[in-house]
Amino acid sequence: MRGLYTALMCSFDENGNVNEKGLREIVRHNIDVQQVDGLYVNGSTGENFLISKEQKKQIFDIVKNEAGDDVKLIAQVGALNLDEAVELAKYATELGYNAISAVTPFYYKFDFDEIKDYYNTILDNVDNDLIIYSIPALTGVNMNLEQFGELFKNDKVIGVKFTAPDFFLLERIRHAFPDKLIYSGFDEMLLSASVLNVDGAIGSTFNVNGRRARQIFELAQNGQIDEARKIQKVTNDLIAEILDNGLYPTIKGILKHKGVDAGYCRKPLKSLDQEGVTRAQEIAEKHL
Ligand code: MN9
Repeated sequence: MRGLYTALMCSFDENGNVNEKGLREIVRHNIDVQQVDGLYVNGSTGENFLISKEQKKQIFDIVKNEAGDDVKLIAQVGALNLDEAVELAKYATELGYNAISAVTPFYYKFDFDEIKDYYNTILDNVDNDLIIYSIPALTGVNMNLEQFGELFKNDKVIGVKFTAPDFFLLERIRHAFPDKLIYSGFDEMLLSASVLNVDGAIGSTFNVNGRRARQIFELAQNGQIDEARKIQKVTNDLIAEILDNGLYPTIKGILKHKGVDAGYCRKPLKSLDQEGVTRAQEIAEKHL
């Protein structure tokens, strides 16, 4: 399960329905052009927290059907409705997803016992491995080294998608749990995480910049830090402009410019206006 995974975008039509043809094109683009090792499906980048349970299942179906066994697949199933999380975990497992992942439960200020119970409830009900999805900036959930260790006691918890700029904690987790998988979650910090010997990365910008992400990761593993730093620099020139124009809509705009029907974003996320579309095209021309 090591390697580079795209946090997969989903294509929606103007009314917020899944655009199956567009989603298949995004899957193919990631496998054939970006050449990533796997896809992380229904994460933040997939606008997971804006869609219905039925749409989540529909997306799991389409992605598995299009990808087949070409790449590894991770299904993000986390939800505040724990019954839904369990149902989605079972569903993706039956479809053949290689692992599931679940965001830490958010919004209510759950204590750690509640967080642990959430993960163990999902895992008691499904015969699959799980990757914790930790993204404190969006969830407000900050777990410490001991708490990660508590969750890792369950053998089915095989790792963490670590989306935080806390390299002290990342180093401590790496050192304390050499057998767990750590995936770097911030693409603009991939080099720094790679130097600390993460096992892979999961990123939204890999939808358009996956090949450079691989260069950064592999150069760092080979100890070629100067070369890796140069690729991270051009990557971050790209990411800075994407963030400035709006993260998910701009990645969609770039995909469209490349002939991939990435569709609209789900409301209340905005899609690009005409000026934003032009800017996304300029970003693609300049950096990709
Ligand atoms: O999954 C992504 N996180 C979110 C990882 O979208 C919340 C990252 O790839 C970021 O989008 C990216 C830009 O900040 O690093």
